[in-house]
Amino acid sequence: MGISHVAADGPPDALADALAQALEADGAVIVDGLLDADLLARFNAELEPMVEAARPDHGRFVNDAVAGFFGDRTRHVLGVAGKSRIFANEVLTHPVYRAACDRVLLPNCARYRLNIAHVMDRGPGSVRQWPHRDQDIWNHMPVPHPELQLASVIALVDFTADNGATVVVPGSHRWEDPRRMPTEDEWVAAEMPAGSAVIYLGSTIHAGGSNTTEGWRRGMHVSYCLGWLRTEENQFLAVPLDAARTLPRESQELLGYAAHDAIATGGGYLGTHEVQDPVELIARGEL
Ligand SMILES: O=C(O)CCC(=O)C(=O)O
Ligand SMILES: [Fe+2]
Repeated sequence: MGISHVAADGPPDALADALAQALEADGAVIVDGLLDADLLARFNAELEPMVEAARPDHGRFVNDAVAGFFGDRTRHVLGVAGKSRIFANEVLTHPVYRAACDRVLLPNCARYRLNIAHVMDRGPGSVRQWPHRDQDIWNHMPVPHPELQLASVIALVDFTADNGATVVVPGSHRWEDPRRMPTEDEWVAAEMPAGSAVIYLGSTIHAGGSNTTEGWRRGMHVSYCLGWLRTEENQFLAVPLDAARTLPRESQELLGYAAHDAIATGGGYLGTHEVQDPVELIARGEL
């Protein structure tokens, strides 16, 4: 089994259909040219000093299991929504992400939101992460449950099997036994040129690959989740109110500043301030 490809610049409806079909069938899809050459160059230039300043051996993760998962050969830039204007203005709101999230997440929430925006520059000697499903961060959710998350890794340099391209297990989103582990021949490396991305479901087994080259594999993990879930990164700390006010409304909404209003479908409201919608208050200059 391979991973199918979809071109980022297709007509919107056909693109959404192709993304949804591939994700349903395989649990993963490669989007060719998610970032065009100009956006890729500008984004990498903006990130460069942050990646250069990051130290691969920092041992200050939330606990030892997380430290083991990431290893000590990766340079991390976290909370990218608050550090990169280009991410907050152009990548977060990218039509491909909107199309995929509309199809995968919107059936089970009133709005979705950014879960994490994390650059991982995986250095020489990085070993393959253990097989995991990103949705397992919400392990208190009884199973079966709907898709909770739409995840991706953007290749910010060319991704090859040798330099640690993300590896995925197509079809693993359908496995009945959640404890089943993939065999070696079930892994597929998401080899792709810089600017492309692998988009996968929260239920698809994958891992950062091992890097046996002398170069750094710069990739960006971007994921969205149902708007009523707690996010992995605290986006209100990553992008505090003063910074959020300077962003387009669509970005504010995706960062969690919009109320999750499910009243129309018999639910309630979440994330209000004084029982009002924070993005409306920002728009009116009242917050
Ligand atoms: O860096 C990668 O290729 C994948 C990273 C990943 O799966 C994660 O951090 O959850
Ligand atoms: Fe992951």
